Amino acid sequence: MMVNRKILTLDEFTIQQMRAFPHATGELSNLLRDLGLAAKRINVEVNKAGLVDILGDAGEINVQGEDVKKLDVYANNQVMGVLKHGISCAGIGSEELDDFIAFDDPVSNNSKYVCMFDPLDGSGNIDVNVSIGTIFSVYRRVTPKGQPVSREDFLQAGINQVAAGYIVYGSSTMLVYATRRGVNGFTLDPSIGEFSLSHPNIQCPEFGKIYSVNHGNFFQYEKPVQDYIQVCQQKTKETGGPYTQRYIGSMVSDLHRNLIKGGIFMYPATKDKPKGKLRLLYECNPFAFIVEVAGGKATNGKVRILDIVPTELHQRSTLFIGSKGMMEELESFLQRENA
Ligand code: P6P
Repeated sequence: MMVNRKILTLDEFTIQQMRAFPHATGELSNLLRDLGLAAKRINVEVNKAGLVDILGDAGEINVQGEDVKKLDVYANNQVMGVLKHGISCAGIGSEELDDFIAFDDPVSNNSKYVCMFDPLDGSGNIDVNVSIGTIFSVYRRVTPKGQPVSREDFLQAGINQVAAGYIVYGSSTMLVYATRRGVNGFTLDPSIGEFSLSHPNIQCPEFGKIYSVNHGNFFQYEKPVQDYIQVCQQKTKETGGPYTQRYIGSMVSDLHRNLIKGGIFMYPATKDKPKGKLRLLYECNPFAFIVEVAGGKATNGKVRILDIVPTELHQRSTLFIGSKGMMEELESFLQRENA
């Protein structure tokens, strides 16, 4: 009987990757599978969020008799739970937690990875049914194994990432992750309850026709950014356009679209957020890693995102990220300013 080997599940893919590296311990594969499990559980709740909200408003108790939790707190608990009870993660940092957590048990203290994540980015979009996502970033700890992790294990430059990825809860639910060997996308197949390889070896097109920015802040942006945006608005067929502006206010969705189709996403400095809005460690770094492995570029307007050495867990950064050719055109405007 022929076994269908055409479509690999996430588990099969990570095991195949591990087999390609005889010295691999399997810890990273286990960690990615743990994150996939958390994503499946979050997906169930996200898909019925509207219903739960209505029931939750009625009396704070949902149909299962559970206390209605905020969905992003729920998502945080799911990701933290699978990593804490797994065998591959020594500690975590999360958008939902003030400080990092060292799991500090004998198994976890001997794990070689730490993970940072935004458990449910864009959760403000849930009540209007806009796609949202989970973002994660994996590093090898820098302190010796056998002891609890410390802050320096988390404050590493993004270039040290071992893996990074996201889950987008959209028209379908997809998990996309990158290692230095490539970027691969897996679509959740409800018929078997598994993420199945649907987008092997994702490459970000060198040029695209989509620019993503919040036009509501236009007059707060520095002049080179304004100048570049106006160039985008004036592109013609002859100059690589015409461009279209797409911005749905959910980073995972905007960046997933631009990764697949080509495009540029910008979150520049504004008056009330002079250092940018997006978080370096668990929003900018993971996407910068993914986009660079896929052939794109990511900077804060001055330096490569992955080269920034963080000083705080929740520090913010400006972000310009996307297709290599579009980023280089933007950089030609920014360099004039810097010059
Ligand atoms: P603004 C969502 O709140 C988020 O963190 C990202 O997902 C999104 O790209 C950005 O903020 C949108 O911010 O200020 O344009 O609404």
